[in-house]
Amino acid sequence: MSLEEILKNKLGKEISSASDAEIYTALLNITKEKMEGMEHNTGNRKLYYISAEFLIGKLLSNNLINLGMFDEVREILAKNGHSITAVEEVEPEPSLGNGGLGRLAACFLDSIATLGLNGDGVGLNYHDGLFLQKFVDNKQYEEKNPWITDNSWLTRTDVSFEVPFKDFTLKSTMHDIDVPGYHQSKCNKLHLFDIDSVDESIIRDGINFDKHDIGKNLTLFLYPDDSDEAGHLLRIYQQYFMVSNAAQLIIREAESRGVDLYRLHEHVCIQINDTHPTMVIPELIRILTQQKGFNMDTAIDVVRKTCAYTNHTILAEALEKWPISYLEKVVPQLLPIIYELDARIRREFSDERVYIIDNQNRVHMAHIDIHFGYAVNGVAALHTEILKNSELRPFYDIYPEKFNNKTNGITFRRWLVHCNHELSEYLNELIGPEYMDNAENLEKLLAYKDDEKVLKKLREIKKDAKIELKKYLKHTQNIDIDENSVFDIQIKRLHEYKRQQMNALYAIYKYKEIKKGNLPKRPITMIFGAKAAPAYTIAKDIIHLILCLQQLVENDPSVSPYLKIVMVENYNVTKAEKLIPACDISEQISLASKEASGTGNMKFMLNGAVTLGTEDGANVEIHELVGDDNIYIFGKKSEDVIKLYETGSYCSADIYNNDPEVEELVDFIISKELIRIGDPMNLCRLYKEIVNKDWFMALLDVKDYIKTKEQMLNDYEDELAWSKKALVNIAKAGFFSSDRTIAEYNNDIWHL
Ligand code: 26V
Repeated sequence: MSLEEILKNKLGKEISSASDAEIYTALLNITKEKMEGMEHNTGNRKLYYISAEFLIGKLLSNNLINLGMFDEVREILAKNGHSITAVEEVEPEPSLGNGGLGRLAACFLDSIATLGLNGDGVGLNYHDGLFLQKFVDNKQYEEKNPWITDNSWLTRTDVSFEVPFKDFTLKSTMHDIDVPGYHQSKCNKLHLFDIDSVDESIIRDGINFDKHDIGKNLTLFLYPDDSDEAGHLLRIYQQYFMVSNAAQLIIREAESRGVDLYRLHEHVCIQINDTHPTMVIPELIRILTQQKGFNMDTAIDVVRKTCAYTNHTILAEALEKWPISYLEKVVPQLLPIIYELDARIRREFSDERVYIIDNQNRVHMAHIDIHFGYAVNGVAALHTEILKNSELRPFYDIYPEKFNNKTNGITFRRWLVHCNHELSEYLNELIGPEYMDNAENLEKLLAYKDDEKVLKKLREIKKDAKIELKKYLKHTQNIDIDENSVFDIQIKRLHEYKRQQMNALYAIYKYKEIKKGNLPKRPITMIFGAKAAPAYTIAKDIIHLILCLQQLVENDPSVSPYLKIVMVENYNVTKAEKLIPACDISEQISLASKEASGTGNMKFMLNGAVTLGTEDGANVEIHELVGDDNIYIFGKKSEDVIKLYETGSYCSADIYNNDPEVEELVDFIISKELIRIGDPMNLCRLYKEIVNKDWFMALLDVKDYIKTKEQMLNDYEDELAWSKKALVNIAKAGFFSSDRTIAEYNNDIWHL
């Protein structure tokens, strides 16, 4: 039967008379059935990628692409008066992650399946993804963000385990999402564990709920706001629930494959994605010693040869340290194991910095991973060097052989073929489709770097993407943007280290310049997209500043023809897919040393944007690949920044007091113009924070940043030269395919 007939049968009516929602559901079911019929990848050693977050985004188009059905479906729909874009809109986005770490896990699943490797994801089935962001009175408000509907990608399985907590036991249910690789006949699974008793009705206004009733709230939300003790305890409940299920699943699957548990490591490999799944180590040791007759030495030895850990951040506040008293309340059964692990380390090493339990009775989760796993990796070259030389130095001295780098990557299926179909089609035409199987083939594009026809076509494709974005923003937020302006985009979680506040200071600079009559050669559209953690006050103040600036500029007819500021509401994967293809200037301006890698930087590059960035994270590698002419680098280097922290010698007030240009920009935050629009409390708080603290040193780099951005805007006017930069960026992006990253994980760590 043809696909068209299958679709018609599923719908039970003519395709032309079906609604987009009906078509979506029919396609979802057809795709699910197709994947259910596919075999699972096999292999002697199986990978379990355990992660608290899998920011998978919408799946329909991605699955259709990987299954080789996308083009046909698009044509069938078009023939019957429907657009695939409209059908895609029906799908709710599963926002099961906060940002980079969760999105990376999703890209990795795609690549693991694409490389035909035997590996599944294990995580939690949050009923509500990361909150929906709403702007009211120029401030962020949070609402719940449910994604599970009657017809979703989840398939409930019969797999169920008992998970014992201190005061009660919960019974789990495993739900699966199929993960098809690109043009593969086999697939993998994402296992998401849940409990049946989750109760959505306990959510009060916004995203508030009773944090104490674990039987009702365990998997209700991704990452609850953990500013209080109840929030921390819920995190521990979630984490243990995830790893207890993972451990039981792993052992059950191993036993059913006939694996001798004393050789578990030869058949299983566990990747611990940041420290959230760390408790899998003591939990496996507990199961092996208490239920499988292992002695402690052997259990530790086997687990150590099974587990590997990825570090995703050097921010001290993001490294998990659980108070023993909390673990005592939730999972007392793990404490004897954790004490034993700590005692062994204390017997072996005298350096307190490598102890598992510190002198404040807190358990350092990363330390468990490093001592009791066999590999530790950072996520970009610079990040791994910083781990080795400063953050984790004492551990590197003990275990140099465990440390390795795995520079992050992105799946080109979603971040090129799906989100920028026109560009990928054109690449196919120019250099053939081989780059889809081996991304390094994109370099063939370099042969066209002086070909005017190609350079012009790339500019046209960019313009088309800008027009698409223009329509989308009109339709979703009733905002008008000018496709002939230069699009400067910063989209990522809101965090002071990512320095959206520095970009806002640029907006102030430009506003003032325009007021003075120094008009830009071409209008500038500055686009932001960012969610702030609900309890992160300064991050919310920065959003407030940007929204106030947006309103100020919009309502000033002497400025608005030249400058537009847009804060996209509820930035998520779906919006990223619309924004990235349309970007000219990719803002990657974190304080050097603080952004472990970044992956948005790679997505922008692949779509022909030029990076404005610091020497941080993977920007360093982008710089090396494209060369000085095709990237704009500014700001202090990581060594200097690390020294400033070590010596405590950075003082933003000194810069503010001694540099009238900087002072003028910062003062504008509390100017009459802005106070009239915004909330004086928020604006004053942010002003004081920047003048007196500025922990992530925005004032250190702001002048160099402004200068470099001005240079960039100037260079943008040489259309061919700019297009050439875009071409080189696309051509050199092959290294950042997550297929390359996963091949490296497999060769160096997993050995599947
Ligand atoms: C966590 C937290 C938790 C509480 C307080 C503030 C805070 C700030 C940052 C984080 C980071 C969580 C880990 C994470 O998402 N890291 C990101 O991982 C990406 C994939 O490796 C990488 O590209 C990003 O640079 C890195 O920030």
